[in-house]
Amino acid sequence: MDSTTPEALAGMRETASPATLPADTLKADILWHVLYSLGRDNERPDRQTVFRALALALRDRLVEKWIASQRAIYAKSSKRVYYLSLEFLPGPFLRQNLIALGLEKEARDALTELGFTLDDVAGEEWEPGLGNGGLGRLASCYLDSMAALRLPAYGYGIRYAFGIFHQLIRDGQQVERADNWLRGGQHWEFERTHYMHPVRFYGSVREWVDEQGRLRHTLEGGSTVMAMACDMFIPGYRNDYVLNMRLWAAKSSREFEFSFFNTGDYIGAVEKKIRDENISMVLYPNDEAPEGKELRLKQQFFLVSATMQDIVRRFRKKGVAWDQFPRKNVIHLNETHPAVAIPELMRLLVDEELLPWEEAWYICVRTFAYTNHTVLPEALEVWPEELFRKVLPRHLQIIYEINRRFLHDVRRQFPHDPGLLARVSLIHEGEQRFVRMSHLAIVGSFSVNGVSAHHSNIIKESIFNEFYKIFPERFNNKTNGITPRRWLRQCNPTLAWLITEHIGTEWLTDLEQLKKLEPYAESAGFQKAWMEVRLRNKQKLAEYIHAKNGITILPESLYDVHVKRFHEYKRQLLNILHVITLYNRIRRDPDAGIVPRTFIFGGKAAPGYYMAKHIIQLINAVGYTINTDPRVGDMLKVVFLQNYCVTLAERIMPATDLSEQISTAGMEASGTGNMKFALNGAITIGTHDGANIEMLEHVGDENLFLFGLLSHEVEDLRRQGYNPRTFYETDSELREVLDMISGGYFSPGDPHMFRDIVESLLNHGDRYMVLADFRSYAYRQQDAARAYLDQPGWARRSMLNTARMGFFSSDRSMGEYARDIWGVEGV
Ligand code: F55
Repeated sequence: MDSTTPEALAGMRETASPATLPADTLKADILWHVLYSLGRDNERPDRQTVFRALALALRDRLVEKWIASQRAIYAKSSKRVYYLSLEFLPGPFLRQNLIALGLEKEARDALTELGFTLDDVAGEEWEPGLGNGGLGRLASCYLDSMAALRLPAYGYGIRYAFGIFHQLIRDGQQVERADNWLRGGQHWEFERTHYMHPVRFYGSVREWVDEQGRLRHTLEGGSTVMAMACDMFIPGYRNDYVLNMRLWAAKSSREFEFSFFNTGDYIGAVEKKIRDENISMVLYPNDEAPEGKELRLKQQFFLVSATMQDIVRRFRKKGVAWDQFPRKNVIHLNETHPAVAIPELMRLLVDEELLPWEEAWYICVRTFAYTNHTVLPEALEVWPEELFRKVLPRHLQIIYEINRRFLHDVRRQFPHDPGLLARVSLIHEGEQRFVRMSHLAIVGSFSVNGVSAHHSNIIKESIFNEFYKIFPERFNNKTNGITPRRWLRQCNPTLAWLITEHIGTEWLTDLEQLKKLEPYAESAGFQKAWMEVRLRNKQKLAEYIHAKNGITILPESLYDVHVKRFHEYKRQLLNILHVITLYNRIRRDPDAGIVPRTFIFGGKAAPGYYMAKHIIQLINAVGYTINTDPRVGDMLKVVFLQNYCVTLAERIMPATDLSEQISTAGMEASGTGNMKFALNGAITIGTHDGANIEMLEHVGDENLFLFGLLSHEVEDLRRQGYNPRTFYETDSELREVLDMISGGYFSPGDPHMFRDIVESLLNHGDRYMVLADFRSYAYRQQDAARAYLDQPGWARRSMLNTARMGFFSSDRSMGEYARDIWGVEGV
């Protein structure tokens, strides 16, 4: 019988439910979905159609396991974890889901029969870019680990119609293009078109007294938008457990459909609908510098209000009293972005459930936990009071009441420090008043954590020191981690296989098992196999670079990679100054370069961040000059890969020799790229910052190149009066580099083009201490080059980096959160 006929397909589907399907029916399922879900001829489906059908076939399996997981959580009456984040960066789902479901081989076989390879089909997926960078990616690694640990958890976020912009490099400059990721149709999610919550903004608060003489608050007027749930599934690694990432999409409330009958203003009514649906239209592309726009505040409340309704609905099903709420629920705030959840829960409890304030507050502070991800002053979120009052009038009142009671307590605890009140107040008073979201988050949570040991200390000792004195028991550290399923097993299958051959598969769920590789570090045979895998990965990246950028690079050259968001504190500028230094050495003496190098850059700059964009342009200009200079040849290449994203990171991590983690000490809260590189066997060159410091403790200082000022030295130097010019005057190599940039060497058509970059260093204080760290960086780079010449030594270092990354698994991080903060266990 022809297996593509509808009858044959339907018959196959009837024989078994998807979860128990024998593997060889994956092909039948694909063809079934091609015909019935996608409405296409399934005789010769194209690649994109096959991808979508395969995704749908996997979604069938995921949804069954999800239902079963939900039932288990309900049956056990488990305490639930709600992870609220304005950003998730899940990356492509296909391979992850196949790995988690144990269907990789079956999928390959099915696709082969259909005339495709898994690589081709996976290449059709467009990743959901619903985050900016580290914070969003961390949230997704955490969901993966929560699923692996079978935690009763839910991710909650926004389903932006446009994710982080697509970056193009045109004439050396960043150009932004809209990321219309939904255009391809949604194959992983379920849109719950009948499942909506109303979310209310604006309006005014009416105070009144009810029959029992209680003071009541009711919001009147304002406007309502509906939040529609869109569910995406996150499977645990081969454990039949599936979590839900619920993303809200804004839909106009249905009233408009009737209102135009009354007013006759049809077009006006439609315009209102469009305005409403704008709320979830676009992700704000700023990281570490929030944009204080009304729409952004509405997005935050939109997520919070819809999510709180979901949480309360689920809690109510159990029919237990409100005072049990914190025993049954914990709400985790990923940064302050969803912190308006605190006054929202207070509003629900006080205004709607009519609980006394004290009881409501007692519940609140036992429910919320907050993670801080940055100490940059410009990244701390504040909202103009007038804007807050306009959008969320009742919430502002509640914040004022929280603040009044809090300051009252502080005054009693610290009667002799009158200035303290203004410093810890939830309201910044000045010409303009601002709501300080980090103060709200700290006061309203039972746990405040940083994301690396170093960062958590900085929080306690400096930015939140006064809160630490008030609430010492709230502060704790949870060092970030990354999921080994995506960041080794999936992105580097050949290395994963080599590892598994030697130590088995347990490392996939217990990354500390990688320690078992250590004895092989001295084995010449293993070293050889290790380096062969790495070289093949490097060849593949060379092919990609050739195809995308038209640049030929030597796979044997040292791949020195700097990929992450562009920000001055991450110091891509320091890197390019060093590149130019090497270039000058080669120009002076063509044999000077001790080892051929390929510098690879990638990353997006916030569209409004002039200096970050300008540095991208400088890197491209330097790259052009060096790559076309015949004196340089293969000794040095500079590549800028456009549109750095999860998909691209997966290509880059396995092919990197040297990982650049060179932030100004004290400024990178943790970093997670650093962990991804090292897990794949790259060696780090980095500063004493964020999680680099813990990585050093784990891998040992012969296997990681640290350099530069320590955070307290950065501070001391600033206090003493840092003068960057002295470095310019005393370091002739550095001076030559800066003179070339400001003299137009890399911009002959416009010699002034990059002058302002040099100005920022020499005349505007070099806020990020680029010049102060330049020389020690250049020395350390020399150490790295020398180490690379000793290939067996490099192989050993590389293996030991991988072998000692066990601690940096997000399973370890999530285990700590579950035990120490949330008080939950696996289902
Ligand atoms: C995004 C939007 C706003 Cl408004 C503010 C900050 C961000 C953001 O993306 N921050 C961010 O990515 N922070 C990073 O978090 C990582 C995960 O904890 C850290 O590893 C990294 O050091 C930190 O910069």
